[in-house]
Amino acid sequence: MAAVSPPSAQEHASGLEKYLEEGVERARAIGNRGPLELDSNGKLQQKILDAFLEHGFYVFEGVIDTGELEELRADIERLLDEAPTGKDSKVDAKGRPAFGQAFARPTYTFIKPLSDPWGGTKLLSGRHQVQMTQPSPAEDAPDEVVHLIGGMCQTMESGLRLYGHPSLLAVAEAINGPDFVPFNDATFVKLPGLGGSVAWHQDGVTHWDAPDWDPGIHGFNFQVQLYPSTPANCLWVVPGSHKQGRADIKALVAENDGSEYLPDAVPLTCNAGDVTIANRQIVHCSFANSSPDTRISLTFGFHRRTSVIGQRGVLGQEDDSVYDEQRVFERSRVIAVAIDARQQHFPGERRFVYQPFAGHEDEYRWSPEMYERVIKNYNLQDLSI
Ligand SMILES: O=C(O)CCC(=O)C(=O)O
Repeated sequence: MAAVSPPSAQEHASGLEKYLEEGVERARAIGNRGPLELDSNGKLQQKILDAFLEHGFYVFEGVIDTGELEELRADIERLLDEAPTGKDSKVDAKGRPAFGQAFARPTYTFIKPLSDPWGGTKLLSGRHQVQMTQPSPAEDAPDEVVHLIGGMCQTMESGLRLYGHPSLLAVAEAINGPDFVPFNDATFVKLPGLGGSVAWHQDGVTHWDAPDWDPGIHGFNFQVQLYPSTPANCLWVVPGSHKQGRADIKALVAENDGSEYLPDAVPLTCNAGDVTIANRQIVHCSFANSSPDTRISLTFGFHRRTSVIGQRGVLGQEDDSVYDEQRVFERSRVIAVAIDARQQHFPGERRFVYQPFAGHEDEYRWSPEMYERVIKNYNLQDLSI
């Protein structure tokens, strides 16, 4: 049989149109979006928590105000401007030494434009089971584009402050309990006509066969949207799939006539400043960005303490160490410092009390010295399960 040549970006975009429209209709029928409402005690409204537990996602509208959005965008623009020209380069597009070389873990992940770097491979525990359509980029597209930027708490002060956002931390507390712990962070960069896809997958890998498995055992991720995210470039989820155990994604695609456009999925469309939450067990993906719109999503997650203690690292975090109390404490200090960095920048704002560090606030004041001691290379201690 003759090999089928990939669609052009334009063909990919027009081939998606009907599916996108249908997805928007399905999303509208579910709802699960609105303001991030806390009660008079600063706790997340129970009806929102229930809706998240039921469907595995929620879209919080209008969480990040314009001033903070501008700070975040400016920092991301700087990081893109100073990025190396490719995976093996040490200079940026202007020939300057590229940003990121001071850190132990690479700041940038590159891919070929419009490609799917993980689908159908054994990478990241083989959890992206089926490769997505990889449209051909325009002839003048660069060879490599930034796909991910890691370490937002060390690369951008606005990112550290975001990590200490009181309402977002109240959500983490409501979902994972007052002793919740960090996971990791990554900023997904989907430039128009260039951004790659993230094949259908579930995030968690550690606890699928655990006797005490439950739908919340692998935690959840936030995505903070710096620009509007559209059906064509946003995250898609299969509602309720977080409750059904490990999904056979190959079978789901095969039963859908081999098409990656899964029939029950919905797009998490957003305005700039909206924040989504997604259970890490929900089946989710994003398609190659053949659209004219940029999506930048600052993505960071939190876990239940009990899900992490005693486990070993996975998902690029493999080493011999076990996540013991000391490791979890050291990584959790980033939350304490982030809360203080935020308070110093937004002194009028309510400060979140992170229970594991309550009473120790003075030991984690934000300063250049604290950056060197706690923040720099904090992501070597991410807690991936
Ligand atoms: O934002 C995306 O495109 C993919 C996000 C994702 O797969 C994840 O956070 O696990």
